[in-house]
Amino acid sequence: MTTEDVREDVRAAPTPLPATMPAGELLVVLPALNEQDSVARVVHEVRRAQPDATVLVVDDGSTDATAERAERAGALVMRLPFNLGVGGAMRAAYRFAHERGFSYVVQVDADGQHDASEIAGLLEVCRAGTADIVIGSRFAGRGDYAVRGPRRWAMRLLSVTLSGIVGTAVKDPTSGFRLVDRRAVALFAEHYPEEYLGDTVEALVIAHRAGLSITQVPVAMRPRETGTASTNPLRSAVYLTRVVVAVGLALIRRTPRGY
Ligand SMILES: Nc1nc2c(ncn2[C@@H]2O[C@H](COP(=O)(O)OP(=O)(O)OP(=O)(O)O)[C@@H](O)[C@H]2O)c(=O)[nH]1
Ligand SMILES: [Mg+2]
Repeated sequence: MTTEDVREDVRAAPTPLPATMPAGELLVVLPALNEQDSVARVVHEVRRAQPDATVLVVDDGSTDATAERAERAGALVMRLPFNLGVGGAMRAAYRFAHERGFSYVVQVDADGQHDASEIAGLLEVCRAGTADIVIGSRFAGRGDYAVRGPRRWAMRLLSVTLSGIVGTAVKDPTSGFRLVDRRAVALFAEHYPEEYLGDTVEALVIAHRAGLSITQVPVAMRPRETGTASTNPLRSAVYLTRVVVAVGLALIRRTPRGY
């Protein structure tokens, strides 16, 4: 099955989402894979922090009660027919946001590592027109989140490479805590990398080349409390190094225009 087939499948899949939901200003997206122990808490936390926002959980083929618990907590739930990975899930969410006319989309982890009260800070920066994409950075001065060993060096390499390409400091290019405006939503609805880590890193290269601006704000990050991490430190170091190559390849890709 090709990626195009998968996309067709996702489009054809019956959507449980209401067809005539009013467009809001902010869509909070939680990509989730087997997060039944944390997802409801995170949905509640987001709703408390951003009462006017719409919360969308993209359940990516979980085999546990993630979808049911998210729904019960008051989120809209998009159930993907099978696992597409965070990139595929976010692309589906951006497409949803674009079609429904949302002005801003913020991605938040469903495992509770991101602090929902920090969404306001990201939103403020974006609303002020400072940038089209605001990254919540774990290494820009706040919090004590630390990464060690090979993963740390791979992350440094990636940060330096990426900052050079996009012309602004991006200390935490793999952060999944990021808020984007309407221009980026339109771009990402069409052009969003699906491979592991490509979603976070390569997306920034695509955005930069399409003329969008990027900035970072410092955030604190909590350790994961429940569920299981999607990767281990060595594997993630290998992936991070691979991403540096992927970023190089993104530079020779055709630039999306008109966003
Ligand atoms: N839609 C979707 N979400 C996923 C997938 N894998 C992980 N996620 C979610 O993406 C978010 C981040 O994944 P994590 O495994 O926490 O990655 P991480 O935060 O870099 O790693 P830890 O620090 O170990 O938690 C969580 O909300 C996961 O549930 C997937 O295949 N599809
Ligand atoms: Mg996590």
